[in-house]
Amino acid sequence: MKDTIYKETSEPIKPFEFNQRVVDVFPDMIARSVPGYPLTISMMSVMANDYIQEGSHVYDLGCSLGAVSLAIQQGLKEKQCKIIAADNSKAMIDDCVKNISCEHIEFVQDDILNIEIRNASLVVMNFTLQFIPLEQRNALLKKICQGLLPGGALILSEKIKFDNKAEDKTMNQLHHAMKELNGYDKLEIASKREALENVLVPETIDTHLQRLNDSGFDNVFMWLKCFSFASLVAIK
Ligand code: GEK
Repeated sequence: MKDTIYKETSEPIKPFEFNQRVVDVFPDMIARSVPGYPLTISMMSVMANDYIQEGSHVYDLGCSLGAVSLAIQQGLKEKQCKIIAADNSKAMIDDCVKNISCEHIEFVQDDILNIEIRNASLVVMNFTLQFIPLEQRNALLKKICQGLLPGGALILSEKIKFDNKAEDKTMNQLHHAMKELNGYDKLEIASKREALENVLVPETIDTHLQRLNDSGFDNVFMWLKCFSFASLVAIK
């Protein structure tokens, strides 16, 4: 279903929520809004194979409609693992349970701050940390690192901001231009931006790298970037 949530709305803009209205249009919304999203998902399954260990757990934190879990499961080569896909939006998890039947994926409706991470060879947060309150982010990353097996990895994708004002302005302009090319009008783009203010809180790449190093990861690097959207791998 096409995302028209912010088209010609006369109501005041409310803070963004992952409710049923968003769930109904989510695949269209994320594909038209996040640069490189389809590539991120398809390459995730290739990346996953490098890190997943036989008999371990894989966590997809903030799984939305399960795109990452499905890509990983479909790309698995001869390894057996259990995928735990968690999201705190009831509407998202209800949709996953209704539409995806895979004995290797367990869907959990809970805040990722409550999820116990153990025996993990791979943890993915694909555009989720940006919605976690800033003061909770350090503890969450430490918990993830502690729950990973040696050689295991976290794949962290985020919208990022830039200290360099010209760079920040250019990346935002390019992102908005891409959204226009994908059929959103200027009012829709501005309204969504307003709704996400203080809900999606981006940080700089340096802040992410520093936090990942401080959380106990040994080797941290960027594997994908498109405008103000980047994905990092952090290996324990
Ligand atoms: C994808 N990874 O398709 N606990 C659990 N879930 C949360 C929390 C939280 N505290 N906060 C937000 N979420 C997906 C896309 S979307 C990204 C991830 C986006 C969930 C929220 O309900 C939503 O489903 C997801 O994180 C973020 O690859 O829409 O920009």
